Amino acid sequence: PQKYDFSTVEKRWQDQWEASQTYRVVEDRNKPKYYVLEMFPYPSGRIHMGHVRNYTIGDVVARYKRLMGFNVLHPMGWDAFGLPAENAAQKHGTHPAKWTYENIAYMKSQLKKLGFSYDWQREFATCDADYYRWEQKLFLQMYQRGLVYRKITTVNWCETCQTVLANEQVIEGACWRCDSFVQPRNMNGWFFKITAYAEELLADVEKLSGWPEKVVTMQHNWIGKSTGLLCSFPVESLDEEVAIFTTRPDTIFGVTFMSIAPEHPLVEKLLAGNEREEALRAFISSVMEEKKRRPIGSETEKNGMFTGHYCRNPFSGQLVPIYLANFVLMEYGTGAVMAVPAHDQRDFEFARKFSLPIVPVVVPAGTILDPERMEEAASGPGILVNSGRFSGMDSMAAQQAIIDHARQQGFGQAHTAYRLRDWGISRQRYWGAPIPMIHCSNCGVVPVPEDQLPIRLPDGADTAADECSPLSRRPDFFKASCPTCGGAAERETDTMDTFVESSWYFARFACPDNDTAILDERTQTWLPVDQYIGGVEHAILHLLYSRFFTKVLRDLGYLHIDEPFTNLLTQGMVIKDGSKMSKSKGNVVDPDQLINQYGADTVRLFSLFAAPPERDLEWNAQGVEGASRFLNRVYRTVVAFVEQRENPAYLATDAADIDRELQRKNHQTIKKVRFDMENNFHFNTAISAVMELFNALSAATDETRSDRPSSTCVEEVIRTMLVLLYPMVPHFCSEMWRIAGFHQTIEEQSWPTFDEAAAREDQLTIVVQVNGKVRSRLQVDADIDDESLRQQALEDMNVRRFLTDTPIKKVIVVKKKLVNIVV
Ligand code: ANZ
Ligand code: ZN
Repeated sequence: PQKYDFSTVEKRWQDQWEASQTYRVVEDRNKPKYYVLEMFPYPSGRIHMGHVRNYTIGDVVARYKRLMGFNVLHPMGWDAFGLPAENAAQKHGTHPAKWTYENIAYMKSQLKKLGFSYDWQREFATCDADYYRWEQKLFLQMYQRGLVYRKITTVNWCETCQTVLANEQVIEGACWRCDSFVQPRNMNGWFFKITAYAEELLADVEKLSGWPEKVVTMQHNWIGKSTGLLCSFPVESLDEEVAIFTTRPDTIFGVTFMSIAPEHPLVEKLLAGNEREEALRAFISSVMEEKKRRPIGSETEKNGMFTGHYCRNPFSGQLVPIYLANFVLMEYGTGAVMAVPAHDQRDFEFARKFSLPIVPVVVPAGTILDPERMEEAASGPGILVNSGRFSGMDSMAAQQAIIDHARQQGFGQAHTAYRLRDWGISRQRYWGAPIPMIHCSNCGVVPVPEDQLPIRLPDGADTAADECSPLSRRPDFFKASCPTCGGAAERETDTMDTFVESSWYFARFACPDNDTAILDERTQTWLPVDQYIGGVEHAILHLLYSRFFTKVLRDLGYLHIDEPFTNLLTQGMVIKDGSKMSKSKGNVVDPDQLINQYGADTVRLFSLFAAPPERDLEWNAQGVEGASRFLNRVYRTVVAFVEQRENPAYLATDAADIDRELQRKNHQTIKKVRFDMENNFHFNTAISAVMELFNALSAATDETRSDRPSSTCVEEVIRTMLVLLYPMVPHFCSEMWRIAGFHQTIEEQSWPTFDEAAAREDQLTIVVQVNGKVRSRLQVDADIDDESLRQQALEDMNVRRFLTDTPIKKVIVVKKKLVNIVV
């Protein structure tokens, strides 16, 4: 048996696992629980290498934790609603459901071939009515709580395709399909009031200590809390006010103009009868046009236009001109900014461009700011000047004093602003969960009674999103009777954003078979997820929405936790020839073909060995070959051991020394692998450690050696190696365990523990010379590094006598042997 026959072996173990339901899990009071979850896939058709990597990492964690004695929940399902199904359906003349379920079946067979240890009994697809009916119920409960509302919003509209586009379908302002410019269009839509949880979502960021710091920062910034002053500036000549939000009330005496967003509701009033109306309108459309093309968050050349109107600073009484400005966002604060060019950089650039005055009002103690000479805004703290009764105050203290004054005078108050917006969940699409609402001409909007759930999608393949939602062209779907008055009414024809399904699926995995409730008491056993694993592209929205849903479900009495994911691992991309594997780049490696050629274990081993999980993994064919060769070498070693273990030559050897050496390596490896598993799952170095142990074993058992280790010792090393490698290459290790005739299955073993004493290296004697003459001997740990050895030699009393005050020229360290000091 020279070559390991992976295809027969892998199939046999997969069948065996399935037949004996090895990975099925139920609650167990006698064991600590561990819930490991990988972000579930969209059933796009085939597994790609990114999936392989993601799910292999998760599988290693699951298998490792089982051997560590945990009762492990490791489920898998399908994030199955979404646009690609509709597109594919149109293109191939099939139905989204058919396309989706066929893809699921195929991808599931691929996951099985990779040997992932899922509890398949818990599998579900989010497009199953058995799943989305609970989402609809949740929607209704949120509606009752005031967490769902409807309002007019602006959506992306493609005139050419006559369709509404999701933000992700707008590429640099253009439709992803026909490339024509997208226009804003006002439509009614449903919203989740995530802002009601803004404060808690922000405060609980503190609890995310098991998340990568950069992801925590992204959560923090996305919520974007600012505190400051909300203040009204009366508009001269109109009976109106402009409200502003500022985080720097201390600079309010330095306001020299007002900037407002072109979409600001006041703009129409400012334009009425305005002699500049035409120019202003042209400016507004050019800004709106530019805004759409510009990628979100990118910088733009500051631009603006004077409206001809003025407003009055309620603090100083001064009149300041009102400008339209392209950098003021309507979606933030009040859509208007009191401009303080001396202290705000954007205002500074704007003022220079339009020759507006710059008036410093906060100066560092003992200095003066000359506006003529300033090259940029002075944004730091200082002492207030030219600020009326507040002059002389420290700027920090002045902030509160100015807020207090505004409140007493009745033109302002303290205010907290969030960047976070409510979550618009309406999609004018077919392939999504129907929103369970009814529109009645008598009663208005009426929720569907719970006992009528689920509201199922109608069959039939008419899914094109023309003009309006596909469901609004389906009388068989939308015709309904009003639950309140019984009259003829119409169903809501929008479906929910697919991010809704992925915001609570992790909880449903605890009790997927419950057909009478959204969730049940089993969530108390399993949640929170101990380890969540997925791509960093979900670092903001998916995680934020899941955190939001967790809090909502808690407040509805379904969950007992505040945060869903205790630890988060964001794995890197799989790249080839320096860029992410993608169809468009033509650098895709197909997992199916690899599995056929090398077997699942080799593919798993390579994907774990080539990089630590959080880094990008560079694809390399030699790496796969290497992984395959390694497994074959281990295979031959195990076979040789089985053949020779009864060989008297083995048993007769006086093996004390070589045994001890191997045992030490064995314990060092257990220690190292344990460390790597517990510290961010650094599988690559863990595998290297096992490879080193294997090399030590091979060297020790080399047939040309006279002193070979005892067979008990060899057996111990083989057992260790197999258990340590088992989470990574489970079929292989299960098979080797069987071939070696070891007791039980490998799954029934516990993770090996190490013995500190056995792992410790022996002491060494190091000779210390001064100018080539032996002056001392040191007893040191064998694993001492050069620098510590050098230090110890220089500090040694016997050596120092010979150093006196002559300067040291050089210190030569010869590893594990001697130190020579040249003076
Ligand atoms: C005057 C001022 C003076 C400001 C100064 C800053 C520095 P954050 O920290 O992001 O909350 N601002 C307010 N609403 C805005 C909007 N809709 N679009 C663009 N900018 C807006 O920023 C708050 C600051 O951003 C506010 O404080 C306001 O400028 C500006 F020396 O007011 B400040
Ligand atoms: Zn009615």
